[in-house]
Amino acid sequence: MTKDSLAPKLKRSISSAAEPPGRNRAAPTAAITVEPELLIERILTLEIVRVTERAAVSAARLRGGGNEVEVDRAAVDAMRRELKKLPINGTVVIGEGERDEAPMLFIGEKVGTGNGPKVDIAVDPLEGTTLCAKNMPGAIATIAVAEGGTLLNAPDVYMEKIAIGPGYPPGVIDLDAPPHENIAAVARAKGVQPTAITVLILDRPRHAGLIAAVRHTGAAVSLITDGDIAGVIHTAQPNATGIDIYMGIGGAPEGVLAAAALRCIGGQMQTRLVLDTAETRKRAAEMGIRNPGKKYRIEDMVRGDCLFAATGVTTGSMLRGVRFHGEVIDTDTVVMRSTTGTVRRIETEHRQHAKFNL
Ligand code: VTB
Repeated sequence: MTKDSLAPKLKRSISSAAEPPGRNRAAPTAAITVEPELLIERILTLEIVRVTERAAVSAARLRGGGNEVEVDRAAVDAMRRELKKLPINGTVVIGEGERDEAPMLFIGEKVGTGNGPKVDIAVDPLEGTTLCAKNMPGAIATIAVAEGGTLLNAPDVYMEKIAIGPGYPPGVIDLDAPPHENIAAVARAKGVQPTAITVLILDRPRHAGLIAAVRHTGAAVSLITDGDIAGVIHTAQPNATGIDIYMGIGGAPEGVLAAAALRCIGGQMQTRLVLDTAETRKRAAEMGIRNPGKKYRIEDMVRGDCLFAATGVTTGSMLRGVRFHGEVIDTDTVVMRSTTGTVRRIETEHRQHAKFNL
């Protein structure tokens, strides 16, 4: 946690109102006051739920239609519209792309009313565009909000990643160790054999060697076609998800969003940007990356306190998708806060469809 973190500074003050003479002394009433910036942060926890809910509903309306561009645009439009209303002075640092290639929610775009805390915003309005277009499990709308200047400004390149959930001693995993060493270390820490470990990996040809190496240890490989933000989050609840470790190369923006989630719920993650061409190195340099080979930990990617929210678009193992029932639209959201580690699961029934601009 940073020095100037928004850590809860709840002040318990005893009411000093004069007591009427002659009355029995009542127990002093404890008034809880919350510093103004903390109040806003607490309010934002619920406000950002609205943002991912709107994006999810707009994308879900078009799911299964096969058009990736359309579903993505619907989510981006809706998310941007909601973000504008937030009482923040926000800057998109992880968004739809660099300014010249993304008309909306581009990196550097200012969002919010301008009145409120200075915050960095990371968004993936539709994580799993293909999943949504094909109506397959696991598409989500997601956002992270952090103190201004504390999120890694990652270009939209690939990122090597390894992650485990909370409860392990520090330093159990190492991005640069071979898979069998990481699996053995996690198994040892968990008190099980490597055969009892499951590793989640994106199903891509680039992972053929990794998948073979993991299987060689006797550990199980669980493959996903997309959606590695949820993939990383799955490691935080191995008993429920059956996933112990996330490994492989995915998108850097998704890596920062996943790091924000783990910052809230605990866990370990190490990453490195894949800057293997002159063009990607140039883009990274333009975004302020001084050390291209740097191995990032969670606290390097999210250097301060943050909030993370995700709403299901299609039903997956983390969240149920949007349900349309005539009058009512149901959404499921998870929202987390690093200052307290609180995780809320919010099931919402929406009745006023006009607000969605569907
Ligand atoms: C992952 C995954 C995303 O991109 O980051 C992946 O989480 C990486 O890129 O859902 P490739 O598809 O090129 O492998 C997605 O699949 C799509 O954004």
